[in-house]
Amino acid sequence: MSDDDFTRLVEAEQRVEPRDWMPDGYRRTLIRQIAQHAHSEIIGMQPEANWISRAPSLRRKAILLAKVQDEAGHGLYLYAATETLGADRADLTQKLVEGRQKYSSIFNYPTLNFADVGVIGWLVDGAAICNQVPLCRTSYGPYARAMIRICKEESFHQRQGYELLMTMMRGTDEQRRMVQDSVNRWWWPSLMMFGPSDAESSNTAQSMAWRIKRHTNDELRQKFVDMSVPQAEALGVTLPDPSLRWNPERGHHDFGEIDWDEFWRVVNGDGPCNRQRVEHRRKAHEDGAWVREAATAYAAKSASVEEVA
Ligand code: FAQ
Repeated sequence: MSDDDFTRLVEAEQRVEPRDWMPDGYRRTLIRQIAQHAHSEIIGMQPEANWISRAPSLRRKAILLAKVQDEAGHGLYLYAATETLGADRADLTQKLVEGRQKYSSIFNYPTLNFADVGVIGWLVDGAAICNQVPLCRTSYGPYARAMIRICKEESFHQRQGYELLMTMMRGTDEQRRMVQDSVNRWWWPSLMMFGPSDAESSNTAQSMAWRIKRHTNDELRQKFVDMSVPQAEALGVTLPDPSLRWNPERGHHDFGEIDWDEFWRVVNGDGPCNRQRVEHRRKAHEDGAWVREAATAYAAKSASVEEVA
């Protein structure tokens, strides 16, 4: 099969499965994107996990524990999807801890108060859903199927975040101030999750042609802004952008310019928590070495017992 035949196949909305022929670039792009996505889910456990031991009630602690555990599960489905493309999970983890593979910029910001747990659910999971629902129709079968399960859980996460914020907004003035402070800190980094502008996005054109991506970064960012404005109003918070207003001619909200210098600084390893996040991941991986060794030894032993029987 030629590259052109392959392009025609995906244009006809045919799913690509692991044993099908695919161009090397398609395989490489998928491994990059899915690995980055998997790393994001795993590193993304850290900011919220910071609050598990200090959750204000048993109910909030149980919810937060379950959510953080879900993110681990998402990371595992996604690493499994990269393995269907021939990638090696241990190698991907090594690349992550050596800073040779990226993860989402959003997880390099600190969680300073408990309202951050709610705002991550509302805005970060909200942005993740906006970006990921179209990936349920991505051309690579194992990735698309992983995304269906992930999106179901992410929408539940978003609702729990919004419910937490609603509860806080019905509380004291201090609680309302905490929510507003948190929204002020997370709004712009959430918009950055969608990646560089279309003009600066090196991968979008090819990924759209291969039906890996179904929408451009700017299209999804706009969708997220339009979706979030009424939600902010219902909550009673202000989004920290003086240029944000409805544009009746476009049928969308106009919004201010993202600080792209900050975006690239954070993506390239120099955000507020980059070093801390990667170091924590590296240490957790090293501390878990004995579990991997024990599991491998157990699997080998079980296989030899089966052989004898
Ligand atoms: N941060 O050419 P493009 C979550 C990189 S999961 C860091 O536009 P592409 C769940 C990009 O990889 C959040 N790097 O790239 C959760 C590329 O790298 P290269 C993660 C970024 O791939 C919630 C370069 O810049 N979601 O939140 C970022 O076509 C709560 C040029 O960019 C996914 O990964 C960024 N923000 O589009 C967990 C979804 N943006 O080639 C815990 C799947 C771009 O130089 C708690 N991924 N880069 O190595 C995607 O949809 C796409 O990969 C994009 C980027 C849209 C992120």
